[in-house]
Amino acid sequence: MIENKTIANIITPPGKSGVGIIRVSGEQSFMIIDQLFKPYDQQSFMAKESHKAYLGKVVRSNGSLLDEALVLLFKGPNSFTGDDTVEIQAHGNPFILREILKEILLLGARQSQAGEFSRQAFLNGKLDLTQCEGILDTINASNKLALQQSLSQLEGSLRKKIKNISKELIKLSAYLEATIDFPDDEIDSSLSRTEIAVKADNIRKTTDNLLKTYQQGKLIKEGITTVLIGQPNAGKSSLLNCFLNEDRAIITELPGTTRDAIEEQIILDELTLKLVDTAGFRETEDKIEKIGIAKTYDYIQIAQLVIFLIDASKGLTTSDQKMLDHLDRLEKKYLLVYNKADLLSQEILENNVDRICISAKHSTGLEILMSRIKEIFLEKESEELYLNNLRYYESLNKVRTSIETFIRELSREDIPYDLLTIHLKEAYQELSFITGENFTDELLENIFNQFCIGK
Ligand SMILES: Nc1nc2c(ncn2[C@@H]2O[C@H](COP(=O)(O)OP(=O)(O)O)[C@@H](O)[C@H]2O)c(=O)[nH]1
Ligand SMILES: [Mg+2]
Repeated sequence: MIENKTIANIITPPGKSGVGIIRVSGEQSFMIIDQLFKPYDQQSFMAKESHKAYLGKVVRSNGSLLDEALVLLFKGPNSFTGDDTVEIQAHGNPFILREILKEILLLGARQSQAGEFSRQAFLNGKLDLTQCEGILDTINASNKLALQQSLSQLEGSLRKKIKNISKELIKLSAYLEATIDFPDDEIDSSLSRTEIAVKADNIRKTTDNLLKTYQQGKLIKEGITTVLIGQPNAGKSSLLNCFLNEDRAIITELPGTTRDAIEEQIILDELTLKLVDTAGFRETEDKIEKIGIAKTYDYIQIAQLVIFLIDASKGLTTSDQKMLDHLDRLEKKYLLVYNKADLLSQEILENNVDRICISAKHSTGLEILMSRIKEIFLEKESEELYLNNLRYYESLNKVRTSIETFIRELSREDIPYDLLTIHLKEAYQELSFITGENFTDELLENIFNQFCIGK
C-alpha cells in the first residue's frame, strides 16, 4: 500500500521552541537534502561523512532563504530506521518547520504516518516489536520504575526472555522428532515421556513467572487509580492540592463543596497515582451533591487504592464505619488517614502513633502517607522484567495453555509424538508474534498507531 519509500515529518511537538526537528528517511533523503540545504562548507551531501552535523542554509526551490539550520546525517544501515536518514534542526517555529516540510514533500518525499520511522526500523530488522514498544513506553514513562522498565525493554530484555523460551521449545521438538525419526535407535537424544514432561514443565514455569509480573507491570506503567473519600470537610480537596502543590480543587469550610470528581496525576518517584478527588459521602438532599456521591461509589468500584480521610478532630463516625464495611466487602486496598492533626493535642497524637496522621492544610505527615502507599504497591524484591502490555499477556497465556495441553497429552501413551509436536509449534508461533518474527499488517497497525507522528 505504501510505495514511496522516502518519508519525512516534523518530529518535535507543535508549538514554538528553541529548536524544531524534521526527519527525512529513505533512499532519496540525501538527494532531497542536497537540493534544499546549502551547507557553509559547500560540499555536496553525497560526499559527506555520516554521523556528523553540518551548518548551513535551508532554501526554497526558487532560491529564497527559509532558515539557517544544523543538519545531521546518518548513512544506512547505521541510522534509527536503518535507511539513509537526515535530521534538520531548524528554529522551533511551526511556520518554518511546515514550510521546510512542504519543500521536502515537493522534492519527492512522502509525509510519514504515526510510528512509521519506528515501523521502518522494525521492518529493516533494527529493532524487534518488543523494543519498538519499549520506545513507546519510554516516551510515555511517568515514573522512575516505568522508565527503568521501558529502557530495559528497549535494550532487548523481553526479546531475550522470549527468545530463550522459543529456543527451549525448539530443543524439545528436536527431542521428539529424533524419537519419531529413529524410533528403534538407542540414541542418547531420545528421552522418556516423563523426562520430556519435566523439560516442558520448566518451560511452563518460566512462562508462568513472566505472566505473574503482569499486574505489577501494569501498575508501574499505567499508575494506580487512587480515590480520595471521606465525609464532607474531611479535607479531601485540601489533600489533593497538597499532593499537587497547587490550588487545583476548590476548598471551603462549607460541606459539599466538591461535587464533580477531579482527576490528577501525582508522581511519587517510583509510582504514579491517578488521584481522584470525590464529593465523598453523606446523607444529603442536594440534587447535584447526590450525583457527586453516587460517583464516589462508582470510583470506589474501580479504585486500586482508596484513601479514606477522617477528620481527626471528630473521629470515626457510624457512617464512616459503614463505609469501612463497604470497602471490606469489596476487598479494596485502603488507607485510613486522620487529617487535621494540627487540631489535636500532642498527647492524643502520641497515643495514636500507629495511625497515619496528617495535616493537609499545613502539608505535614505526607511522607508517612506516601511511604505507606509505596509499602503496599512496591514489591520488596523487584523482578528484572515486568510484562506491561496486554498483548504480551494474552500471547503468553496462549503459550502456557499450549504447553499445558502438551504435557497433559504426553502422559497418554496412545498419543503419538508427531501429534504432540503440534502444541509446541503453536506455542512457538505465538511467541514469534510477541517479538514480531511473525506478524500481520493488522498487528503492526495496532502497535504503530499508538506512536506519535514523529517516532
Ligand atoms: N485545621 C485544619 N483544617 C483543614 C485541614 N485540611 C482541610 N482543612 C479545612 O477543612 C475545610 C474543608 O476542606 P476541604 O479540603 O474542602 O474538604 P473536603 O470537603 O473533604 O474536600 C476547609 O476549611 C479546609 O481549610 C487540616 O489539615 N487542618
Ligand atoms: Mg472537596
